[in-house]
Amino acid sequence: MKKTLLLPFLLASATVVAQPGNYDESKVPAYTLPELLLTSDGKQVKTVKDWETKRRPEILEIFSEQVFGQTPTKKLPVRFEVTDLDKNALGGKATRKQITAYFSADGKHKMDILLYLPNRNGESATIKPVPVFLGLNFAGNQTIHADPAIRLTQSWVGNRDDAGITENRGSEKSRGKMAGRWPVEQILARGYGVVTVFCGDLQPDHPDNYGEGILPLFYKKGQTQPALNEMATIGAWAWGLSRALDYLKTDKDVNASQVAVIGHSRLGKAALWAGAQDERFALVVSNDSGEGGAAITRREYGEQIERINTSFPYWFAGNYKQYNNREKELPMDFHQLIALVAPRPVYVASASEDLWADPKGEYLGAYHAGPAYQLYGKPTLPTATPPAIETPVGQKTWTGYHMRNGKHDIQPYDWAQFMNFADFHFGRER
Ligand code: GTR
Repeated sequence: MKKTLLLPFLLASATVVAQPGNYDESKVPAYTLPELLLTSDGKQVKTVKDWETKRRPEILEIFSEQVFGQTPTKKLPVRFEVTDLDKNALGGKATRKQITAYFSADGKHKMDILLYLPNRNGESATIKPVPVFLGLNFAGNQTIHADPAIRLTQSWVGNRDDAGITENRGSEKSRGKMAGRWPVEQILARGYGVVTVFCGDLQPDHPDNYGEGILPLFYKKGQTQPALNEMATIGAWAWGLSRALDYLKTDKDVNASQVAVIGHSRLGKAALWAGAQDERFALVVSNDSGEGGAAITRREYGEQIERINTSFPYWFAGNYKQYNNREKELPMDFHQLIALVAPRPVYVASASEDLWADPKGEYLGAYHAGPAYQLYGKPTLPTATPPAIETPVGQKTWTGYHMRNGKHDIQPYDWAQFMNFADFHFGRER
């Protein structure tokens, strides 16, 4: 096991400090986006059928081969074990469940799923299936809430002060340290459940991790790392989100047709990729996902491909490194990742000071995904101009967006907008 790794975590926290990169709008090069609705053999996509049978699979294949790596088709025999059920959690506000999903018979490959479901009027959540938000967390389930019953992660965790993680272990002192990102009570009060898994249970967030996590479960004999077109770390995280959804499908207290997949930053990239591939996710939320997520990479603003592949060489498929400093040669851009979610609703959020993630590029990613939704007759963002700070747009369309005031983070304000959007799509408006 890797003991310490400073670089990615320094970089993660350095997003508040300007990192070297282009922050000058006038230096954004003129670019032409690869056409969303033009097939590789030059035919215009005019119908849902053309999209679903030809263009969507083509785009999915490009993202699989060139960006995130192919997700294995091999199905592992996953075993779910419920280890905790408390119908009176959080002072009676919630039903808490913890489930361990085992991916290998030796019990070494596993993830812990934490659920909080809303109790209402003194009734436990086991009354009526509820919609949920499912997202990975950065530093262990125990960091999302101070609830002392949350299982401490057993997995390697990157040291980070804001999560109270030292010696690469989840310990008592990390409990609730990242609760600011997970306003559990606020979410429950709106009738949604919260489901989370530590990303490091799936694949540790450090370089040279190819012998660890779930990736080796898919290697051929003698293989020690993913081939250039096979999934790497973000692919493994997205794979895990789908396995958590497999569990949710079996839980009668969850409305499995109303599962929103959500993620912040690197985990927002994973949420988009999971939502793009797995059409069982009913709604997708990207928060500050930036480069390799919602942002148009041809803008070459903030973080760029060469930078991300150098700081985090283990996140994307090996093939993605071919595009270092060669943005223009990409056969796709990230509006197409968002378009893969169509016709399911997608919400993109930015933060005004998070220039590293390119808020305007994130907005344009969502905007240029529009034509795929329009094939289905779904309304989308109306203009190519991002809205003012804290003025959400498209809340009643299929592509919602807001720019929160402030830094790279996910905060209660963001969650409130995501729930407004989900209320509209899940028929929950009062
Ligand atoms: C940064 C990285 C971003 C983003 C962020 C995070 O250092 O450059 O792409 O993923 O970390 O996950 O907070």
